[in-house]
Amino acid sequence: MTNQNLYCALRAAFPADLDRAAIECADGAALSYTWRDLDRASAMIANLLGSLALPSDARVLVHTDKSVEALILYLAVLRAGLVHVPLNSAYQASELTYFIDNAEPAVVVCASRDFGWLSKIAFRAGTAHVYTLDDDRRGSLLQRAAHHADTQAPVQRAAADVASIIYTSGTTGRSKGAMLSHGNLLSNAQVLKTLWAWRSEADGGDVLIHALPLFHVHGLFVASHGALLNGSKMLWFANFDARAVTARLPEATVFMGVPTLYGRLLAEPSFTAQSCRNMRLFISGSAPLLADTFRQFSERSGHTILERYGMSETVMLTSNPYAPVQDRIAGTVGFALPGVDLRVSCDESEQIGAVEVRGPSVFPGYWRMPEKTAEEFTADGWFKTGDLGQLDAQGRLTLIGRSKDLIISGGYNVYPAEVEGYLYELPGIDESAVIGVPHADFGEAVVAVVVPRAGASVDAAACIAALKQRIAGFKVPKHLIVVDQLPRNAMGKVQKALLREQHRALSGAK
Ligand code: MLC
Repeated sequence: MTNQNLYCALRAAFPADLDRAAIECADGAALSYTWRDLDRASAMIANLLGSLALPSDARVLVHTDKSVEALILYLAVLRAGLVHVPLNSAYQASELTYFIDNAEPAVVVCASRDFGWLSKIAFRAGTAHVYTLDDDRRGSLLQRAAHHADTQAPVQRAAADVASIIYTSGTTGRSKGAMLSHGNLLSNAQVLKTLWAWRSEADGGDVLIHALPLFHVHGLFVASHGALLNGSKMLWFANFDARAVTARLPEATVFMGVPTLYGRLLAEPSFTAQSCRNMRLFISGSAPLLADTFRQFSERSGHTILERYGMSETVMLTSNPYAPVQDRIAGTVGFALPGVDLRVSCDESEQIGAVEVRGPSVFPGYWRMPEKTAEEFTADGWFKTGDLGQLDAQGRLTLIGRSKDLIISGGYNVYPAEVEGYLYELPGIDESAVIGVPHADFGEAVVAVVVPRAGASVDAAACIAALKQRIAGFKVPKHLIVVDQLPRNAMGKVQKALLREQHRALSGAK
């Protein structure tokens, strides 16, 4: 049987000349990695992981800063046939405790600065191996891997075997781990390679600017797989800095970003049509792109952003057309990708309904949560995305809203229920409602409206400071408003729409 380990397909796409540059670091140290470097280094780490003699579904949980070595670690986990579990590097101890208890990883890889507290949590939960990996190529992972051979045959895997678990925030508070298989990831990457017309070397090749985090579908799968599966070079940014990215744009042909990155490029004076002269494609996703940003970007750069739609559970689902460019329409997310079945479930009289999907990239379920998995699929096997949408006569999808209470801030999903849970733990707070209000930079900003306990007084700044100690910064409310009571409807349900309307004036506030 052929080996359906995703690494085999990625490796087969490496260029014949393995000494060509695969990744060039574009911020920080001037470092370049060849395709041979990627292959050898991932073999060494895979051999280290193999030497641990772990069960085939062992999880390798990764909580590190972005680095090329973190990408190599991902490739190594694939090669070793284990399950990669990347986590947002902004997560703090209480969040990590949950993920480690839930994922029960055999291996944890973290930044050296977090080793003290994180290894305690991991060892207490039964993790046998904790390595460190820093963004300057230091740490015990690479030290240990250096003793291993630099060739390795990828472990035999079937398409249905789990390659990665991506945690998505849960509507009722706790995150769920979306399991993605080797087949889910490869089929999606192959479809996008054709649809977005990645250019072969003979056609001049492509160069991707990689400026997204490595712990989400967008940066790890859509961007990295896109370049790797096409043997294309990446210009690598550990963080997004509009000026630094603009300075390297003339060397690039493809850019992927969340809308916040497009807003920041527009705010950067050096960003001009001239800096985009060699660009072929700007792709946006993970959050709604404002029609205004789409228009301004086109006027300024001469490029029409291609908006696409996906999520952790499904990887990519729809895309605006690559060609003709005029068919990329602001405010729509385009057509279902080849192989994806998409339906909007609504009565004939209505046009807006729940977006449901089926297809080769749709995940098999949530890690150890069969009931949640069952809830999220219809009886006839379609995944309920949680988004509300409308299909036009040609099959073009426009997203109208969400059936789940969710805030998307700078491309990160924030579930109000989770933040409300942390607010209840603070002294003096009787109840709270967390909402999203429009925000100039992040699209939406998290805002909390809280009611103090009888006789207690609540200091907004102190609450925000306390939350910053407990949860990732992007979830912390930018504003906390103290009120006597929350507006409720006749059923006693908090009227979040009304709160959003009342607090719109906070728009644009940092
Ligand atoms: C950072 N901060 C945020 C934030 N990011 N606040 C709200 N929302 C965000 N997204 C806060 C920090 O907590 C900190 O607060 C301050 O901003 C500075 O932090 P930073 O790390 O220096 O920020 P910056 O580098 O500017 O980061 C902004 C960003 C980043 C937009 C570059 O958020 C980002 O990379 N977003 C992309 C997310 C992504 O890749 N999503 C893909 C999901 S996949 P303080 O108070 O401490 O100063 C998916 C599927 C799909 O959705 O279809 O793609």
